[in-house]
Amino acid sequence: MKKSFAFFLLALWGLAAQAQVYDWVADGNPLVKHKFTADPATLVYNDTLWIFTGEDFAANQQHTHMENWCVFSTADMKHYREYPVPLRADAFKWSSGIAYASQVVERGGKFYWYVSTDNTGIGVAVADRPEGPYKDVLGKPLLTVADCFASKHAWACIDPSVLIDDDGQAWMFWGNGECYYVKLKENMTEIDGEIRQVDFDGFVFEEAPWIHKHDGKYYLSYASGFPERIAYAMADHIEGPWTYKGILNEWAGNSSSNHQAIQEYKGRWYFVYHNGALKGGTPSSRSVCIDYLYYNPDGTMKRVQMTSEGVLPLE
Ligand code: FUB
Repeated sequence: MKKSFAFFLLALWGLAAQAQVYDWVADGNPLVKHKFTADPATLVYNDTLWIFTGEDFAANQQHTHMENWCVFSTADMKHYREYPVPLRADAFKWSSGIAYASQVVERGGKFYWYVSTDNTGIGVAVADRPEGPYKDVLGKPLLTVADCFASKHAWACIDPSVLIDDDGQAWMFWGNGECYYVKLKENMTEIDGEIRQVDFDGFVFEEAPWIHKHDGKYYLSYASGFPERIAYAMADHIEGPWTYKGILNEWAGNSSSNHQAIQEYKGRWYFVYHNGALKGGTPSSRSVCIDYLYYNPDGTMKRVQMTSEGVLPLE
């Protein structure tokens, strides 16, 4: 009797959780049409592609204002699910309460969400499942503008991007105006060693670094100039030296920012970014889009072709 009551409660809980999700079928770009989303970051976990974004506050917004992040998943690039809001900026009590760009990485079955909060620094929240719920794990920022030794402006400490390299070492890149990087300890919640600055010939860095690896090469893509285009550099080692390789993505219609994530999923490469193309879209009411990314035989990346059709469903 007791056991069946427990099952009944469990089923009720399952139904309630189900009721809070939003499911849809992809219909070209923008990928997310039921709300305004920005600053995508991707993660592949258990054969599923997860997309984490910020949520722009409203249509026709004239100044960037986000208060929470969102989480979406797909297993076939056709059927998508949004989960209940997994993390709000005011969960970081020390912060401005403003949600800037972020990225989630998995280590040892835990999910670490590195968030930026405009001028109050980068924090980290942790969860047992990609869809959360997430909790501020430090109760203080992991990094602040005081760590951005070459920067003079208040919002320099934004846009974290984390790569766990094949040898298990985690690295974080971030910045606005100047780009920094540092090792993370295995616990993923402390920096390890000296903070260094990225620099190379041709580096015009605005923000939005994204670090990824393909065929043994390191790729650092980033927003360049303003309005932003996405440029990139390649290196044989994560600490460089980096070689500038040119523009990867053009200005994204009706949005001065562009903010990319680059991800391999089930054998294809994807470029995820935002534009202002949804009805009511502005540079501060943005929308996440997805298109294909292709490599040349020498490992360089072809310029992305942004489309309204988006990408095909997987078989
Ligand atoms: O969305 C707020 C900020 O705009 C992000 O942190 C930047 O990358 C830019 O997209």
